[in-house]
Amino acid sequence: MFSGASNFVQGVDTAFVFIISIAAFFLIGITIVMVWFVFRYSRQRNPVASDIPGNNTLEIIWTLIPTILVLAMFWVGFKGFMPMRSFPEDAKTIRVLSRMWSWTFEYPNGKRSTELYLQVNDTVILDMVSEDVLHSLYIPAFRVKEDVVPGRTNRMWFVPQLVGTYDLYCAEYCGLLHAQMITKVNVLEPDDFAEWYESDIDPSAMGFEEAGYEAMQIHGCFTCHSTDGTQRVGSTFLDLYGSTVEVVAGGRTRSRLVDDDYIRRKTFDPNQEVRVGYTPGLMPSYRDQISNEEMANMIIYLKSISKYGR
Ligand code: HEC
Ligand SMILES: [Cu+2]
Repeated sequence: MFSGASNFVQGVDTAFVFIISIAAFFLIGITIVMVWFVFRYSRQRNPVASDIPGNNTLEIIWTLIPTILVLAMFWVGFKGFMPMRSFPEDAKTIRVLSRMWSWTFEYPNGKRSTELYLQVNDTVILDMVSEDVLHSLYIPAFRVKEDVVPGRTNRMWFVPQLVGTYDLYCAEYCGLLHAQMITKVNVLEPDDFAEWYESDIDPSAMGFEEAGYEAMQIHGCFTCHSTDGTQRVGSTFLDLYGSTVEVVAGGRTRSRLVDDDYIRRKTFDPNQEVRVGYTPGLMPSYRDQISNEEMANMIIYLKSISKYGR
């Protein structure tokens, strides 16, 4: 069976070849007919133009055939796309932090790298956050591309199937050095991967989760928010991320999903929306005090202590 550098190569390439073949067929076909008409119906050969009032059979044909073709293109594309959106249960999750203009990857054991290291045939999910602006993680050889949007976590998954080194780009213009936001994906044999994975773990280097906890401690969030379900003046952070809360905003009660964006808004502009049942004005604004990196780590930490997960 045909196999590519990832499990998605076949689906994407099938759609691509299918669509480009149809386009090429019509490009060549229409060009040939056009050139032929130029000669066949020129003024010398066909001095008197004929008037054709209408032809239902022709109209039906040239409506029906393109409709079928377009639906077929949709179907082939959809079949390649759907698997990308249904995430596997048993996959290794690698966290991706993007910023102007570099990438950091963090593995389940806490190891970090600036190039992405993968084990061949090992399914991975990338959990991607941005510290600043919109980026897009693109691995052409794997046929995967997904925007990394500030204020939310986007995910992608794939199975690298061929040992080798591939390019990984930022595919969303993100400022001056966007073109240098490029790194490598190294797909290794299991033994080589294990050797890399277990080596050089800096025991003092903090994982994103731990760094997030540390940042919250430094900024004093735990004075008012617990992490174990205990009520303080603020709500508990346990199982907060991903839950739905009631807030009062502009005098009206609304529901809000606690996502990356909500946490950012609460931290930087806390009194715009106040959780129902809590005293307004108590939570201080941390505008200009918390860096984007701290914020990203804090969100990762909040996710890690929520049963609603991502
Ligand atoms: C002085 C006490 C205090 C401190 C310090 C504090 N908060 Fe709050 N926070 C509150 C109160 C009270 C609320 C609930 C009322 C409201 O929504 O404004 C709240 C609400 C929140 C919410 C919304 C939670 C929900 O249940 O909807 C988030 C998120 C939050 N705080 C994050 C933080 C973070 C992050 C920090 C530290 C950087 C922090 N808070 C520090 C008092 C505090
Ligand atoms: Cu970028």
